[in-house]
Amino acid sequence: MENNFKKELEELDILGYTIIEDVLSPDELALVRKKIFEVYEIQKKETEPFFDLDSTEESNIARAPFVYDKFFYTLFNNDKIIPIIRAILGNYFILQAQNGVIVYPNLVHSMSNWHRDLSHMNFVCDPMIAINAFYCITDFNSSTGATQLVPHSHKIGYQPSAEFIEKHSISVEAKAGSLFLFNTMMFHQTGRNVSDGPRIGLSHMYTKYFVKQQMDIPALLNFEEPEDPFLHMLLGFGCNVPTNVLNYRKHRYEVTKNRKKK
Ligand SMILES: O=C(O)CCC(=O)C(=O)O
Repeated sequence: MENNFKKELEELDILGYTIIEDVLSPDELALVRKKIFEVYEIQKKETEPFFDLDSTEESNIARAPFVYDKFFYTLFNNDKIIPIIRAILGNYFILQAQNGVIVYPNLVHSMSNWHRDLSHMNFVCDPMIAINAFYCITDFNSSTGATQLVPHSHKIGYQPSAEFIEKHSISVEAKAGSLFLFNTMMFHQTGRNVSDGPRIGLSHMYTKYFVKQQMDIPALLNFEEPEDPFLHMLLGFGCNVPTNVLNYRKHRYEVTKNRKKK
């Protein structure tokens, strides 16, 4: 097949988003849902000695769940996602972040304000340097609070006016199990949930290797390097800033050795 993702890539390029349906099965969805809540509960306990997580802007976000439960590796390193990420970002890209987003009915989520995910970066990226892959773990619709976005806003280096957003923003509806991909530079926000249950998403940002990770993933993993070279790259082990001259030279040595092999 010459190009597997022609439609998706065109939509991403022009509209700034696309949806791939039926990526996760009902069984997988049930498991992800349960595990996002479990991780969030652990994180609430972690912060308890300092503050009540639920009373902060970090409320109802399960950050870096893969660090707490290896199951989440299967979501970011997934055969159904990686080929399209590669088609967008090329061969050298990293996981910048993985976050579970829980949106309770009638509660304003901290992500309910217009933003780009490379926060405060008002510039245009062409080619794309970052892409969001957001699994819909529950249905995203007008009642549960689908993600709202401003199509084409990844193409402008400033925030559109409130009037423009009011007129042109849309809600992206998708069934549970879908993967919603969008250009990280597009303005978006969490919609308002007026249903009777939580709306849940699992977001990933993949970036070219030079973008800083949301958290230092190799450090989160105690610098335990995976043997699998792809996972090694994806988790950002190959692109952290060398801490001294010797480490820099070891890195250069590896790069030039590998280049000579080719
Ligand atoms: O919850 C949503 O619909 C959007 C989440 C979001 O804004 C983000 O992950 O940056």
